Amino acid sequence: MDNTRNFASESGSRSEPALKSGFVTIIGRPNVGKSTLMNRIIGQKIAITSNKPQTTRNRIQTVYTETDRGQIVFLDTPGIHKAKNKLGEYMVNTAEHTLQDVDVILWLVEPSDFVGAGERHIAEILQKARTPVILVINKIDTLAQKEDLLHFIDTYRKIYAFDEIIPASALRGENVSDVIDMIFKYLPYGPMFYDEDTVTDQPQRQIVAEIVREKALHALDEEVPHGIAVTIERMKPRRGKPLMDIEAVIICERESHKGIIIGKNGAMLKKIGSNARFEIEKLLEEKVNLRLWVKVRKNWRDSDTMLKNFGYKETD
Ligand SMILES: Nc1nc2c(ncn2[C@@H]2O[C@H](COP(=O)(O)OP(=O)(O)OP(=O)(O)O)[C@@H](O)[C@H]2O)c(=O)[nH]1
Ligand SMILES: [Mg+2]
Repeated sequence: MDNTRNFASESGSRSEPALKSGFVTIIGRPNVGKSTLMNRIIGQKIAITSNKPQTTRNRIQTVYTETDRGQIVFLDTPGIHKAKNKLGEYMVNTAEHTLQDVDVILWLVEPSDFVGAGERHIAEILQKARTPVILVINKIDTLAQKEDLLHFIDTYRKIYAFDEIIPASALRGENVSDVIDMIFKYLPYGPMFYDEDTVTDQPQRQIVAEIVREKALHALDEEVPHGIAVTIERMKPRRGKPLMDIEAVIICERESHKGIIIGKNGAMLKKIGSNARFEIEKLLEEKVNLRLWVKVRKNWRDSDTMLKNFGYKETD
């Protein structure tokens, strides 16, 4: 051990401003904009988003670092809803599990005075937590009358004693810096958990699979999107060429869904594939040859084995 160097770095750190760092979970009903907000703060699209509820299925960790203020580790979670199958139960458990051992809870809601069973359930779980809770009333860009906000704030105040309430628009970036400021206000002092370059815990393969699932979610309607999973069977650089070969399988629950996903003369699958390829190429910064297959796995959302195979398994 080099004592001289040790001493030098210790005295050096004393003169620097104290850093804060900690974990923040983003929770709320499906579709309120949790993933959109996280992506906006990170400045990169890590979590997929869509206008269909229950888009996020796993806990997605991302890291936001400011050299002078510190580090926020975000946990984006599946929307809390009434589960109708084992996949749903897994999703809700995953979300609720993150409430333990975090430093700050960000609860996202839509700008409305409707407080449903979902909100009451979340408020009930939060009563047990002693963690600071920040309510973000998202999507304020959709408000016709800004004055309504005061009324919504009042409604939410009645169901929980929030530490802070911030109206924001994740999509437009409105008040998002206030959200970051408030998180730092409640974070404990401490060294960073990850180095400055860390962005996410999601493996590249997983992000690629999610991009394919997102494009399927965007292209499909009705009940089909909810029964879809995507697996990457192969992802390999082509020898001697700047090209990545990717083979992915879209899993669905019924033969009739398979027909819809493939579409007339394969048109739907082609659309999903080319939209996904475009985005994967941006992510990997290289050309991609993407081949998609569609398979039927009946009731996979209620099969423990298949859930595990498709990546929905408890992590902790
Ligand atoms: N107008 C408007 N739309 C938004 C805003 N934030 C998110 N959205 C839209 O709301 C929809 C849902 O966004 P997501 O980020 O996928 O929502 P989520 O809460 O992560 O949803 P789940 O993963 O299903 O729980 C998408 O169509 C977003 O573009 C916002 O501030 N304003
Ligand atoms: Mg989401």
